[in-house]
Formats: sequence, C-alpha cells, structure tokens
Amino acid sequence: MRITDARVVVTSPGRNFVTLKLVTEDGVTGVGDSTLNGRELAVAAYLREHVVPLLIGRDAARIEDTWQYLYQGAYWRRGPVTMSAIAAVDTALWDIKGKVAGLPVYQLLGGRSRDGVTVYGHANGETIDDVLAEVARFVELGYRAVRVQSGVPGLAKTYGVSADRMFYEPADAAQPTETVWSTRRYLAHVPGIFARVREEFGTHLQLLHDVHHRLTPIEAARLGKSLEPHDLTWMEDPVPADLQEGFRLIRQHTTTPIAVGEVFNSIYDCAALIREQLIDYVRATVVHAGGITHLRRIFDLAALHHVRSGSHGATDLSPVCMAAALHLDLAIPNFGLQEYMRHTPETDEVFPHGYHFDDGYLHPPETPGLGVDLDEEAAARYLYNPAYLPVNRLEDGTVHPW
Ligand code: KDG
Ligand code: MG
Repeated sequence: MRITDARVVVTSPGRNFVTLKLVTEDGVTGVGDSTLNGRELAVAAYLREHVVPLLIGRDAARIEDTWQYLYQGAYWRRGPVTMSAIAAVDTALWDIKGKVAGLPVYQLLGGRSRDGVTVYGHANGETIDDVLAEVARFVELGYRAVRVQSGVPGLAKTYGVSADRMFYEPADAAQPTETVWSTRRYLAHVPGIFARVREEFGTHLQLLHDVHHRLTPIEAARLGKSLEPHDLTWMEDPVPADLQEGFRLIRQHTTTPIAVGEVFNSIYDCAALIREQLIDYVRATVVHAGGITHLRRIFDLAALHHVRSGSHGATDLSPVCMAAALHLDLAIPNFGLQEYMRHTPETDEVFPHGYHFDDGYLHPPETPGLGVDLDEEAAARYLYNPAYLPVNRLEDGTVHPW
C-alpha cells in the first residue's frame, strides 16, 4: 500500500497548527500533528522540502522502518524541528494502519489498560479569590485533577495566568511580549495559595503546579519542601532539564513529586532522569517526541524505573496530537495523567474528532484509526498568523538566564 500524496497544511483557527495528511494508493488517509509553537514554518518547510519527497511511493504499512529511515537517514539527529516532522509522519502512519485494520489505534498498541484517561485542567487567576473560583469551576465540570497557577503580587503579568479562562494561549503577539520575573516574590507567594486551595477543597482533589523552568535547583528544592504539606501530585518544570544533574539536588531535599519533559524531543533528553529516578512523571508528547513510536519507547523505559507518563496537552498541541496521546495513554501500563486544555470551537471545526470528556476522563473514539481528521476546506479559511511566546526578564532587565 504505497503513499501517493502528502500534504502539509498550515492553518490558524485561533492559533497556528501544522498538520501532515498522507494519502495511500487505496485512498486511505492519515493525519499527524507537527505544530511547534512559535517555530511552525520551520517544521512545515522541513516536511515539504525534505520529507514529503522521500515519502511518495513508500509502503505505508512500514511504520518502524519509516521512523528509522527518517531519523537515521537525516544524519542530523534529534532537535524539535526534526522530531516534530518525524512525529507527524509516524502519527499519520498509525492512523492509516488503524483504518486498514478496522481498529482504533489503542487496540494496535495492546488494548485498554484502563477505562478512561484521567485529565487535568488549568485553574488560574490573578488573585486567590479568582483561583478558588476557577478550581471550583473545574471540580463542578468533573475534573479529578487541577493545575493551579496564580498571579504574583508585585509582578504585572505571570506566565501561565491567562486573561481568557477557558482558552489559555501564551503565544500572544507577533513580537514576543516581555514580562518581568522575581523569584523572591514568587517563592513567598505560592505556598499560601496551595494552603487555601487545600482548605477549601480537601485532600482528595489532585493538585499540580507548573514552575515553567524559572528556578535554580536549590530554589526548586525549597519550593518543593514548602509545598509538601499541601500534597501536590506534581511540581512541573522546576528547573530547565538542560541540566539533568540539577534534579539530583532537588531530589535530595524534597518528596514533592517532579514532572518534566514538555520540551523533550528524544529519549536521550530524559534517559538519565528516568534511570536515576530523579523524576516521577515524564511529560514528553506525541508531536514533539517523534510520534507514537518514539514516545512509546520513552514510556517503556520510564515504566522500568517506576516513572509515570504525564503528557503535555496545551492548546498548541492540535486535536490530532490529543487523539494520538489518548490512544497511547489508554494502552500503556504506567499512565499517570494527561493534560487537557479545551480547544476553541474554530479549532474543533478544522479538526473534527470523536474523543470526548466525561466525569474527569477523556475517551478516544472507537472508530478505526485515531478518530480525528483535518477538514482542509475549513483549514484554508484560517491563514497563518505569526505569534510568539513571551520573553522573561528579571527586575533589573536581564533576560532570565535559565
Ligand atoms: O508552547 C508552550 C506551551 O505549551 C506551554 O507554555 C504550556 O507549560 C505549558 C503547559 O504545561 O501546558
Ligand atoms: Mg508546562
């Protein structure tokens, strides 16, 4: 079953997405997400110029072989652009394989390991009252796990705290917005927020917090320690994981669980973190970590070392990535949590999908393949719109150095 067409579609239904659609000689189609927030066109060009010409005429059934061919064949290994491009091909091939087999992709991955995929939502607000109201709203919607972010007194704008409650979007301008950061103000404020949330919502609700790579290891250790009484499910991205040994220091000081990995694109980004049990959840995703094939490899390594999955699922990961993630989440033994941020109605129109939320869980559809598509006519109505993530400066004007 040969691949006869491969189309790269860039669309912006509220935000930018890059999608690959493969077509086989029998007319079976498969879709893969390759969106890289703020660097979308680099991946689109990589796919169009360097990958599509290699795909035409290849056997669509050979998923592993195609992965190795694109990874080894590039010579220049890893990196977010390469791995997002390979991810799109891999995801689309799994979609095709499911359709040909007449099975949802999770069945090809070994079948269900659970009834549904537990997801967490984002409760964020400027003030403690805003935060409490947001947590209450997510609890009412049925969420069992909630990420909590709040404004920090003395800072004009805090990353992760959005103006629009339902559709959080940090890539907000054609030139990066510049925000000011103070570790002292942040560390003084955060534990009190969690004390109030626990007081109001009790001990059963799972609570999470994202540090967005803002701290040094010893600062992160202090934050983890101060959050211990509030029993977080995880403290996310406490430090950038470029420095993997930094996590040893955090681990020596706190039992607050650690999640990291939304910017990882390879198993080699987290091999030491997993083998040394320096983290508890690995947040790599289908789109940025080489597709279902490579992410499965990361999760299998993690399972050996009692590390769970906790995949990234912000709005810059398209419904195609979300659908693929749900199939994998349902099948692996060491699933932890899945992030879920609802997409806008415009995005849902461009990417019709069958997964649904019910009582705190997401469920992939039972239709063959991934159960998601790209409506190319609808996509054509939304032109690419350059948008970048903000840049963070310290109070003295220094670009945040890590
Ligand atoms: O593209 C960056 C966003 O996906 C990121 O800021 C979201 O940190 C994030 C999260 O945990 O969802
Ligand atoms: Mg994050």
